Amino acid sequence: LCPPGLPPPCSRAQTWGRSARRLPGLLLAQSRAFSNNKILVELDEGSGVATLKFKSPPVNSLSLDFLTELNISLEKLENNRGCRGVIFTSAIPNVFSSGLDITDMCGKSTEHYAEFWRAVQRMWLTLYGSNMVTIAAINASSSETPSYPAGGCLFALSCDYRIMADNPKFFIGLNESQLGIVAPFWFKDAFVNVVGHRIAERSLQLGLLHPAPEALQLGIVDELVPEEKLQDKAAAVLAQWLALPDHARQLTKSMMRKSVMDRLVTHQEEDVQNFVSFIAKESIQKSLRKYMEMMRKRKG
Ligand code: CO8
Repeated sequence: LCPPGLPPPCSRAQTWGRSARRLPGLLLAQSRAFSNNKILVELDEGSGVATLKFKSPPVNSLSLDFLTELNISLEKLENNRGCRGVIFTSAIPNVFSSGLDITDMCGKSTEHYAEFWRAVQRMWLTLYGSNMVTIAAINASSSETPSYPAGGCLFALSCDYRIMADNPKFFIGLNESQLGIVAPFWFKDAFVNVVGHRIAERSLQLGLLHPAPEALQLGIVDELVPEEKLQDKAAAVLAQWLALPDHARQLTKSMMRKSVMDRLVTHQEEDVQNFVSFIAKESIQKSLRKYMEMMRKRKG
């Protein structure tokens, strides 16, 4: 069901399909697949496990279009009683998600900023309050400098469990300060709930992106596994969580997360207006342009 205060899922053109997984001569559990432009979902109706893949090249940035499709897919799974758990991963080889799309926060109208921010809020409330077991399988294989910044990190932090491909070149964190912007209170709350106040405060003030081994040590991710074992490990962890009665696990999750979600729900429109007035400031726009320029230069 839609979290309180959220608009109902909007309708958008989507491609639906049904498929049955077959081994030679044997019909296995039905698998239901649906996709739109940027999200791929496959639900195994036998196990109740879905895999949701991000596929928005080049770096799965969370643009307004991406978030709209993601929200529809999340809500569709949430409303499907047959779906008990989701593994989130990337269909793009080199990155899980590069965070919120900076171009949606730069040089646009205030109406656009407001619509964008409502989509970010809706994504977080749906994911953080999900009744399903949610596992982030943070993958990457080909890029030399993959990392999972800001909004990408928030997405992972909002899941029940995070497994990351084991590579010291991979980084994760809430790096907003590096962009000259400030992580909203609910990003901070979600971070504090995972790692505790002191680690979150230092990491947020400095806008740190932590290398994978440090992220494990700080508790930002729960496990590191070799890239090729990531999906199997995620499935095994999910099976463990699904072995428990749904109602007990769901009520416990709600008890742990509700106060943090309620804070946003209570101040949702105020939070939109704060975002719009902050992001539209010329000094902030300048910081974002500078950051984009720096990314371009780094590329050479
Ligand atoms: N938004 C928009 N475009 C992006 C983003 C992004 N977040 N990330 C990368 N891109 C673009 C690049 O500019 C580049 O574009 P082009 O090809 O036109 O030059 C293209 O995607 C590919 O990027 P790279 O060449 O850098 O790809 P790599 O594989 O070498 O690196 C990385 C991938 C590591 C993800 C790298 O792109 C990177 O570090 N990106 C920066 C990401 C970042 O800092 N994101 C933070 C966004 S802010 C956020 O999520 C929370 C904001 C909260 C707002 C609160 C305000 C109140």
